[in-house]
Amino acid sequence: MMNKLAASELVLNPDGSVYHLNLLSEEIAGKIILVGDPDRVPKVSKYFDKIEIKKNKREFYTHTGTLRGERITVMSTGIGTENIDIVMNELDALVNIDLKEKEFKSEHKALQLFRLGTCGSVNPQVEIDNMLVTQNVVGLDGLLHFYQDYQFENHFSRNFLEKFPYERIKPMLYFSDWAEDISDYYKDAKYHGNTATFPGFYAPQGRQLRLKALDDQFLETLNDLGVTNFEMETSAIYGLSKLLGHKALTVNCVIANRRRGEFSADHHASEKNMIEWVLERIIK
Ligand code: R1P
Ligand code: URA
Repeated sequence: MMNKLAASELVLNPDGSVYHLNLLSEEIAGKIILVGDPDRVPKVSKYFDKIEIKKNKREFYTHTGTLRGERITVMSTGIGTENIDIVMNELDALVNIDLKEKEFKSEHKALQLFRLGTCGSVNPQVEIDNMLVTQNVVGLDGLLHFYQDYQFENHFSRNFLEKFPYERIKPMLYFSDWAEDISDYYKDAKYHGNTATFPGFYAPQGRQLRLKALDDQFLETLNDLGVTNFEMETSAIYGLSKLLGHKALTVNCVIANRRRGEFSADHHASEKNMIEWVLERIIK
């Protein structure tokens, strides 16, 4: 007989929904689009045939409905890997824990997660207003250090870890095996690359307003190590998906080219383009 999860560990609202996402198990689909910005949720769900559920709490806005007859969910995660920790654990609880009994279900259900985000590029050749699919991700944020047992190795990670020069930052690397499995659908994205996930928008991304960043050459160094772009969520999405047994793919539109000092003149248009491009492929 399995021990039940304590009320302090699996925290539920009075209606039985998970604490932060404010959702019940039947309110999510198996295919879930994750976006950072809550305003991006209706920009995605407006393409659904119909929306059955609209729920929100804090920065987590969820719409569930159907697209070409198939059930689908879009949810905002807000900014950063701390939020992804909440989103991934609560989404997993919704499908793999019996919330009434507070026990693990005997059968595992794998979710399909698609992050549709925005990012900056560190490679001067990676041009703004195009889409980039993440193959490998370098987590410079530290979240996955708090979980046991996951570090993957491939050619990219070995080279990166061997040459990464900043001792006080401890990178963790992940990749999406799924990105390879479904690459046929996504192969016509302009770029497939290696994303770095940062724990902040300013110095962690090499931006210096009134404060100096760790190293003026930070972005150049990452570029030399094969990083193409950066944002603030994918390491946690790929790492926790791997640990929890879900499938994940990140598609970001590049809205800043930091090496050329360029920012998209109309990032809403690139975002729209990305949403339509992914929705065409997500359900055939
Ligand atoms: C920073 O402005 C935010 O934009 C990017 C970063 O990852 C971070 O969340 O993604 P979203 O546009 O999905 O929020
Ligand atoms: N998202 C980020 O995190 N940084 C950028 O420069 C652009 C989008």
